[in-house]
Formats: sequence, structure tokens, C-alpha cells
Amino acid sequence: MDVALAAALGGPRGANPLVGAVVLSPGGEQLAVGYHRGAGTAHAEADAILEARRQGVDLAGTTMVVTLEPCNHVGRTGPCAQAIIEAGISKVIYAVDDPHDPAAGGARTLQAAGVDVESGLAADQALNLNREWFDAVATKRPFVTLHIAQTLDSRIAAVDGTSQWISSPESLADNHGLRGLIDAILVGTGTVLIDDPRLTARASDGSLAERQPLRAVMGLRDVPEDAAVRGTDGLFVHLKTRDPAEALSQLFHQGVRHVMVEGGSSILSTFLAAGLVDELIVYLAPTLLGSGTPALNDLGITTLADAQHWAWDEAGGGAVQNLGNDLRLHLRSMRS
Ligand code: AOF
Ligand code: ZN
Repeated sequence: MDVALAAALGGPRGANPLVGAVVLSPGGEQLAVGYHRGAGTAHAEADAILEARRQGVDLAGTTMVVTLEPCNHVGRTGPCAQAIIEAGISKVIYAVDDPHDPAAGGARTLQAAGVDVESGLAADQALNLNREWFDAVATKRPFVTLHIAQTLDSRIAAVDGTSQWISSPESLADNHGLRGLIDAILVGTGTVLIDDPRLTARASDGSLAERQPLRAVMGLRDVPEDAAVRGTDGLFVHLKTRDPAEALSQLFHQGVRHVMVEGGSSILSTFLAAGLVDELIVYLAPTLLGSGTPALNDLGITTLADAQHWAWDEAGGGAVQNLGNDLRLHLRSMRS
């Protein structure tokens, strides 16, 4: 399963989960490894079977170890359960059940065909591998990470509007690393009109990362024809709504399972007030502005009893990290 989990990481994140699969001989020898390369391409099981056949391996009586329950449906590809049965594989060990209704049920199909099925091996690691995806499938909306780059006194811009760069280069690099892992970045039209950001994932030398997130702008105002966010790669979308739930619904239907909301204040606040944030990442610079644009405005809270409580999240580098001169705070919603 460790080999399958590591292989899964070869795929890109997106509409589909990362999945890895390994074929073992009856004696336990590793015969082939496969993984899923993203929506529309072969599933991990099919990839491993193909790899085994390429090597002339006889699959009869072999065991498949896979990080997710083999699918039971014909989606863009599949069903994997059928491919496993037809290949003559006699045992399947998988980590976690597929929570996606149309695809679930592969274990039952395999068992009905006489395949020996075991599940639960390294389940925690497999859940962690795709934790945002599992969450998104359960809630039927993208997992939402809120990103705030602020001063010690919670300002994201000075009175004159200047905001570049509150954060240290290390924090900026960290943010660009995250952009390369998520499916979409979301900002409001106000941010586009004021900052004209590119919202691409870039290395410190300015070069574009291999994988770019969708750039989503929400709000009723028009996005200028020459706005940098439009780019030329077709990865731009304008969501003409101010309702955060509606924006998430539109993104989910476009295959987005993990979105990072980057600002400005009113968008950040709208998502928080609506209880639609799963994770908070705050880059805290050791600077003061006294006045200027606050990171957040009204959350609809008037009494302490209604305060929002967040949990420190130790996953992925820790709850508090030093990034250059900044602190990076990582928190998780109490709901998830
Ligand atoms: C598997 N093995 O490697 C993956 C699975 O549209 P499709 O055909 O690509 O199916 C997508 C669904 O299949 C996805 O939502 C998830 O439930 C499952 N993904 N299943 O057996 C794989 N990536
Ligand atoms: Zn499948």
C-alpha cells in the first residue's frame, strides 16, 4: 500500500482523487504499478493492468493493492471492478471506500464475482492523501481555503491602497506553492479592479509553474478586457454572482474540488459569515499600519457568544510556522 500511495502522488489534483495501484504475484512479488493521471485518463487499476500486460505478466491469480475502492461505474472511463474481474485478478486490497455515489459499489461487484476483497489498510493515509477531495464529495461543494496576507494589526492595504508586499518573499513563495496544488483561486471583482493581479502560480524567478489553477473572479462588476487575470490560457472564469454558495456551486460543477479564496476583505468576510470556509492560512507580517483596509469586515457577530472558533491545524507543516520574517498560521474549521 505504501508503494500505491506513493505512486498516487504522480497524478495531478483536480476533479478526480489521486489513486495508485500495485499488482502482486501470488507469492507477493511486485509485478506492476499504476496511477491515475487526472480526469478523463485511465484509472489507477486500469493503468496497472495495462502496465502488467505490457510486461507480459499473466494476471490470473494475482492480487491488486489500491488506495481507493475500485469504481463500479462507466464515467469518463471504467468500471475498474469489471476490468479486475476480466483480468482474472483473484484478490483486491483497498484502503478506503469511494464516497462518490455513482462510482461506489465496486467492492460488492468484485465479491459477487468471487474476488477476495479486503479494505481499510492504511485508510488514514489514503484519506489524508485526498482529504480536500473527500470533503468536497461529502459536502458537494469545493473545499475552501481562505488566504489572508496581513499586518500584525490585521491590515491588508494601507490608506493609499498600497499592498505590495506586506508579506515576506518566503510567504509569497509559500502562497505560490499552494496555488500550484489547488484547483481554483477566487477573488472579488474589487481586487481585480484595484490590484490587477495575475493569480498564476509562479516560481521565485517569476516563471510559471507547470500546473495552473483556474482563475475565478466573482462579483457583478465587469472584468476589464485588459485585466491580467484573464490571461491567454483559457483558465479564467467570471462568476456573475455575489453569493458565496452560488459561486462554490458553479465551481464544483466545473470540476473544482479545492478552491483558495484570496480576497479582498468583503469576499473573505462573506465566505466566513456564511460558514463556507474549511481552512484558514494567515501570513502575519511583523508590521503595523494603524489604519488602512482591514482583512475582514462585518461577520454578522455582535456578541462574544457568537464568536467563530477555529482549531489550530498541525497538518502540512504545522499550525504556526516561521516563514522568513513572517508567521504562517494554519487553522481548520471546527466543523471539519
Ligand atoms: C478508481 N480508480 O484511479 C480513480 C477513481 O469520470 P471518471 O470515469 O474518471 O470517474 C471519476 C470517479 O471515479 C471519481 O469521482 C471517483 O469516485 C472515482 N475515481 N476510481 O477506481 C481511480 N481516480
Ligand atoms: Zn475506476
